[in-house]
Amino acid sequence: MTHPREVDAVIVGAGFAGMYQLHRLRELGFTTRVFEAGDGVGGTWYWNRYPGARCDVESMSYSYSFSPELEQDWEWTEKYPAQPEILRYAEHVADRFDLGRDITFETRVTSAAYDEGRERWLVTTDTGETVDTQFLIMATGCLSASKLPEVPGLDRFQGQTFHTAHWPRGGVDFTGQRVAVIGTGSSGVQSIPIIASQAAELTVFQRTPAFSLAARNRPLEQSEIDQMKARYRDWRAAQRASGFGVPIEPATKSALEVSEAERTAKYQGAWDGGTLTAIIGGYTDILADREANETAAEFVRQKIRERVTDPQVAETLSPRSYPIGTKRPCLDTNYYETYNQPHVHLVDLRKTPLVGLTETGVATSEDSYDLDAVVFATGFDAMTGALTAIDIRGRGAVALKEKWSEGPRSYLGLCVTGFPNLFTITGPSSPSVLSNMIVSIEQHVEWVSDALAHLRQNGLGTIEATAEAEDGWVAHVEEVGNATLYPQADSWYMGSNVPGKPRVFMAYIGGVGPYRELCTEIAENGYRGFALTPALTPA
Ligand code: FAD
Ligand code: N01
Repeated sequence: MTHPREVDAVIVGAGFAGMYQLHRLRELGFTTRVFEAGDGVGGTWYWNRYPGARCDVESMSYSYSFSPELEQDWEWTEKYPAQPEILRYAEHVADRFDLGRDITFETRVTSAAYDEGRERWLVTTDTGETVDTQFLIMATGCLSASKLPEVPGLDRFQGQTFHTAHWPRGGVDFTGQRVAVIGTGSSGVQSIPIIASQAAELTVFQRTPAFSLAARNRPLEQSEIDQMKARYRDWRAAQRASGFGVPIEPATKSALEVSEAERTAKYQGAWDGGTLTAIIGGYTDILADREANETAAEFVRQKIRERVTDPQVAETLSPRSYPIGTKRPCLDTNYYETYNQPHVHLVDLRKTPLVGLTETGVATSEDSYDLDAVVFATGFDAMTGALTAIDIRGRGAVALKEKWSEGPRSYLGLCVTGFPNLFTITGPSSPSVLSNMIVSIEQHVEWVSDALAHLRQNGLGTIEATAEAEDGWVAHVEEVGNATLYPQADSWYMGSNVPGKPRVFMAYIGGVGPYRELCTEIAENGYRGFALTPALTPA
């Protein structure tokens, strides 16, 4: 099939954001092309096929709400769905809405340049194609630019290496092998128990321990599926109005104003339910006050001590260097129990730093470990990495990368001054990664679609955030972030997992509900903070 070289909109990425954006723009009659580096849809769930990969938002909430028929037809099987099931869901959506015909797969967008005279973007791909478009919508993902550790010898190792975000499609069988996992964030926590069940020896190299809660995952009962389907509309409304995109009882008390017994009972309830937001959102000040935070942190550390038999190993696995919630907490299945097995070893890189890879394995400052395979669960250049990997140039040929050299700057995490008609779905400085991301994706996609329709209906050609609005938003995001404990952690939220990246809190913690209201109100008030210009009349 030949695709047009001139379109109304180009979308980069065919994960949940790009797929819905395509569907929405098609409904509005905009000619649209999507470019996707992978050979299928699904984004995160296409790439992260590592053993144990699973969502930690409940399946019936981590799903599109835009089509009530889709909601009713699709049957989730587990409370927390595994990667293959979520990928099947994405593929079902693509088939159902016939999305594939406008998606060019196995094609990476490498550059995009704004032509000020024509008020259009020229988008170039690694297959040599250039497409001319009025609107450019980046649906490139907050967690899609994977990263390896900055250590020497990565290409010297003679065994096999894997990154969790580029897992081979057919899976990997580690039976009988000596395997290392480097990294103990969410991907490490999920994959380590399963890799341990196959490997002859598993050595985990940990720099910073995670706070993890037992997921208590289970198959869904037909009755609970039916009940949710009966009340889906109300549930979706509650998701949209909530703080994290997951409805929970709003906290009304400080953790410090209740008795220890009351607090422990509350944390135990969250623990029994296997729900992350219930523990970090249980009191008003868990994410704002170090002493309040410590009560929840210590509760989880106590659980780690109960789950790990060797007290020294339990202590090494117990986070003490950052408040709970300020690095993404995890939900696990048998993570801590895995360390009770004799063939599983934990290396504390804080005590014996990683020196690098050798021909035969991994070297630390104290030891060398002979290995057959190394798994890098070392995460992503989050939030900005996928955007700055593309040479995006706005007015005056200024590069986005240059503009963001001191940290991302935008209005609402949606638009960037100097880059007219460019939109970033779940961009930095929006709630994005601090939420059930499908809720945030849908909100951004709908806002962008409405904006494009508004321009067209009113004979307008461009929309661009004013410098004043952008400055105000950057200051607001920083102020709200600084009122929390997030800046106290070295985390990917702060950019501190990437050497040289500016230390800036890259998400908006004002809450999904209030943020949505603000975006809607701005649009209803003539797109306050945006400059809208009349469409150029054809010469
Ligand atoms: P992505 O799914 O990342 O899709 C972006 C797509 O853009 C990718 O397919 C990529 O190939 C493509 N792309 C990027 N750059 C280019 C380019 N230059 N040219 C062409 N294509 C490009 N969120 C939750 O809310 N709950 C969870 O439990 C949860 N679990 C997660 C588990 C893992 C392992 C990871 C990595 C993330 C998880 N997330 C979770 C976050 C998850 O990324 C989002 O929920 C959601 O899937 C993001 O969708 P997206 O379309 O915005 O981005
Ligand atoms: O990546 P991470 P991830 N030497 O950055 C370590 C989502 N997600 O892929 O903390 C040694 O969290 C690093 O150590 P440190 C979720 O949003 C969700 O696990 O920087 N170690 C850390 O331990 C998540 O937050 C699920 O000190 C090095 C680990 O590698 C996000 O994706 C599942 C190192 C990286 O952890 C990213 O998760 C999976 C080095 N040089 C992902 N460099 C769910 O369950 C890095 N590390 C929902």
